Amino acid sequence: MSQINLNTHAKNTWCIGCGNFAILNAIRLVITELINEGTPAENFVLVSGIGCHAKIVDYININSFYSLHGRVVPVATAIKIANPSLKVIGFSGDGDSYGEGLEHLLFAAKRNIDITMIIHNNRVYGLTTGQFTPTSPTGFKGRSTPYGNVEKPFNPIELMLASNASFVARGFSHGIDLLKKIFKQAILHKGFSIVAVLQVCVTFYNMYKYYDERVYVMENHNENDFEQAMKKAREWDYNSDTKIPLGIFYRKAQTESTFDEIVNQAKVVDYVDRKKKIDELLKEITI
Ligand SMILES: Cc1ncc(C[n+]2csc(CCOP(=O)(O)OP(=O)(O)O)c2C)c(N)n1
Ligand code: SF4
Ligand SMILES: [Mg+2]
Repeated sequence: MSQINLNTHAKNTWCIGCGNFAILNAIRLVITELINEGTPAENFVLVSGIGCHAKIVDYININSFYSLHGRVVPVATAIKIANPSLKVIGFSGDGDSYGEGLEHLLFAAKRNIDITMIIHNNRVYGLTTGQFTPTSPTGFKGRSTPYGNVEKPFNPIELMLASNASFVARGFSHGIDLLKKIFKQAILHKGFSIVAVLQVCVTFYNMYKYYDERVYVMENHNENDFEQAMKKAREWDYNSDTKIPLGIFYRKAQTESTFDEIVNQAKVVDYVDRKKKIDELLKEITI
């Protein structure tokens, strides 16, 4: 249908069977669809952190910003505030946004900044070869926990709901149909949206069989009901062997202004003639 080709020439270095491929294929199709429906390609900006997940921006022919570990959200926030007409999509890992960058994620949800965060949650540090993360289960044996992780994981879905995120969903990296549906809804949502993807790391934590036996897509679930969303979120605590619900947990009807709108309306960000400012500063420097 589409003549748009979002592939790049970058060599893909993910392991064969990595769940990142499903996220890549799904998001490429969704962006292509949105371009075909009228959003100009240059209106998308992708931001990534550091980790295996982050390489995704190398594989999509769309403007992107490869940021620092844990700093996807502040970069995405700045881009959105500077140009509110952009659709800003952040790609982050569980180490990246549930560990080092967690405070940024919480504040993005609290502020309701109109960006989309896609979390590649393989429940391990993939790039640095297998350390535990905030969502690794108790007993997880990895490079930094050879005798088993003694901590309990936290539940990022519950955490995001409690932090005022206005769109919260969970996907799984086996198959792309559900991911496509959720990604599109998340990007079209006005306000902060997060899609927490159970992305399998075949090399350091292969959970395909485990998830395949437990995941199910929520039906007859009222996405606009916060209490119901919280109840569904608590069905699985990322530690016990229960069933795992997938789909959109919560979607708040958008009647409130988003952070980027408020900041721009309040003219908190004054226009600065940067070139003039730099020239003035340079004049002051005496060598
Ligand atoms: C400020 C900083 N701290 C730590 C690192 C080292 N580091 C690079 S990737 C990574 C973990 C990545 O894990 P995750 O975010 O889960 O991504 P994955 O590789 O699993 O996709 C760490 C700790 C770094 N590059 N920069
Ligand atoms: S180490 Fe894991 S997350 Fe990284 S590319 Fe390989 S399978 Fe994927
Ligand atoms: Mg990870």
